[in-house]
Amino acid sequence: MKKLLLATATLLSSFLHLDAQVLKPYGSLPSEAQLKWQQLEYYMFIHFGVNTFTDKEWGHGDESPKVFNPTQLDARQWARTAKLAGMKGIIITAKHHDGFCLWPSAYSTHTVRESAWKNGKGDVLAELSAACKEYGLKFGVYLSPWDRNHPAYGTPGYNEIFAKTLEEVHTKYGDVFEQWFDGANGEGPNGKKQVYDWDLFHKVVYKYHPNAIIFSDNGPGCRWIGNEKGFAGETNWSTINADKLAPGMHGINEILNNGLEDGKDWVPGEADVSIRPGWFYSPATDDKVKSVQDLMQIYYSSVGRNANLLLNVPVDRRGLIPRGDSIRLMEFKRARDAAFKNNIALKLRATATSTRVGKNVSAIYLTDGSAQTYWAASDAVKQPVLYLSSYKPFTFNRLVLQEHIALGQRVKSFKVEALVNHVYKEIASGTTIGHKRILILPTTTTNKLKITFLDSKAAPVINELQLYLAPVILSDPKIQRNHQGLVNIEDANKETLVRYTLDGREPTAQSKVYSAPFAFIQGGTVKAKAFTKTGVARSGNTVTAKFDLAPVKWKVIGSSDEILGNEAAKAIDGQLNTAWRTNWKTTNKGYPHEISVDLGETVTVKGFKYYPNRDDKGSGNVYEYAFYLSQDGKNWGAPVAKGQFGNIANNPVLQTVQLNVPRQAKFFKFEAISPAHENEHWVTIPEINLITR
Ligand code: FUL
Repeated sequence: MKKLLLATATLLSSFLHLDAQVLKPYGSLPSEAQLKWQQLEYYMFIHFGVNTFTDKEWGHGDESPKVFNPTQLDARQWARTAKLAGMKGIIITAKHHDGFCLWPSAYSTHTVRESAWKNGKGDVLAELSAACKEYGLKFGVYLSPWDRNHPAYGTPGYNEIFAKTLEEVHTKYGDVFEQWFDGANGEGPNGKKQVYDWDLFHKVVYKYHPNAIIFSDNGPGCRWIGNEKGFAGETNWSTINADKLAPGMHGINEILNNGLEDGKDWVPGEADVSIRPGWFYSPATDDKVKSVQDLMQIYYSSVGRNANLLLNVPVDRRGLIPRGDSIRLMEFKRARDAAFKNNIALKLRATATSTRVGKNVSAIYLTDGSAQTYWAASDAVKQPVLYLSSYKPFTFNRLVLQEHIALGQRVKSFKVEALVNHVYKEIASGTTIGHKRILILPTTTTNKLKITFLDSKAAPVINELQLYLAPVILSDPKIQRNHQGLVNIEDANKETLVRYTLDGREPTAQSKVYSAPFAFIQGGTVKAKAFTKTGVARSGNTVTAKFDLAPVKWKVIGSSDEILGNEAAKAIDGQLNTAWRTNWKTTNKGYPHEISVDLGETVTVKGFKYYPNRDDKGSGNVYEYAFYLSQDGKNWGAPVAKGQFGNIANNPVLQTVQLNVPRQAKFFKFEAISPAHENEHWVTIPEINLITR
């Protein structure tokens, strides 16, 4: 009897002990609104405004509002496109740096009211918010505090004006799910910079939309991912120390990209990227819409790495999403649907080496599709393991893991092994998980998969675990031309072959098969496409490359400075992976920099192209430039072009400058007048080309 009593007591106390082990949240936590926001995963950005019509990335605010005159604007087409693309909302540039307002703001004279569109009676925000409602999409707004038009910009009074502007937008157009604040902070029309009153701006937003997510470099609702490429860090914590960072602050991109382990604020990442090289529509980028493979890579690197994806689709001068962009969005949707069609894990047996006792906690909940139920390991077990098994072998190449982030982000690292010939073989490893982690794995067949959590802040709590077999996508061939003017077409995929044309026509199954580099000195258009070799012929996307005159005869005749191995000649060697660099100077003594080139013949010059440094920090890029032509390489006269490369600091894409009139010349000179990044007084120039065709 005594023994029985003792046993009962021990049992009871161990139950009590387990009960006491309730699953406590760990670290900083998301708000309800942030949890809901995280589930949106993918939504549309629209850059639209005066820049659409002036072909600029950063308008100066001195453009006439009359230039804004879309001929067929249809916000329902935008919403329909977003909906069909599987997006959950739309964020529009209600006001970009030029200050132009897409609604008739009472606090500006640079608005749709002053434009030619609908005789000044139009309101883009009214049309878009209504369209979003109709299609069941969330509506969000981008408002740039930097205003290159407003006369009060740079004075304390401007903060009040901006707050009123925000108030208008947040009271007139219904619910706003996200308020996007840009970090760019430059001078206004009076040559002054503004000290922003962020507290005031946030107060206005929360007053009318307490559940709105406020985006800025450092939140508070969500944070910038640190680049405009759509790539979150492989390690991506949803936490940062927000008060140590500020919008527009230099040198913080890496922190934003990875988040901060143990950061005290929950500020998850949002990856913004454009479907074209620029944010605004330009006819020059009509054939530069990102490929499905690029978009899939972006998806895996954003949504697949615990960040939401904000994909920009610029509206064109008609006021419509161009056909090519819309087709690409649908192809991207189809590719995602195909990759994540059949969750193999649903049919497998899920077990764990440790499971905490509790309601709604079990390994079987890993595959029930519900975010309310989960598997959690007990605190005592340091490296819990999950197994997925079945009698029949299964084949997969994608693994999706989701943490139950309502209880905090916990997992630091894990590895994935598959049982092959009776031994476990590591097929992948990962660091953080967060809301969602998608791993691309080699196509693997096994009947037992093992996931070991190697390190966690607290016991792992996993909502969902999914396995898929994604179809192989035909990749885009890469077309390049070297210094000698030889064109090379690359496609690493051994299961495909590349066909190409030189007359501008679409490559077909009858077009020439690429086998070796060919000469293409005068330039023209190369179109190439991958085709499957076996089975029913499938083909990929057409890749177009336009080449101008190859710099075969060119010679550098002078440069301000150069570094051994990075001579000025590297800026005209026809290769983007080499660059002209000057010595690193941190004083303003470095600038201006210049390079003069002998073309070796008389050429009709229509403009030039500047390829900036595309590495993560965009070091050594140029902001202000002057471009000269000459017949003798001595007398240059006044520049034939002079200006600034707008937004180059944030988005270092190819810059194209057309001359007002074509000119004959034997020499050109490029002068870099000021740097894209303050205090960088050196240049790094991968390439400068001429436009002659
Ligand atoms: C940047 C801006 O300067 C660009 O023009 C664009 O709007 C991008 C989304 O944010 O900071």
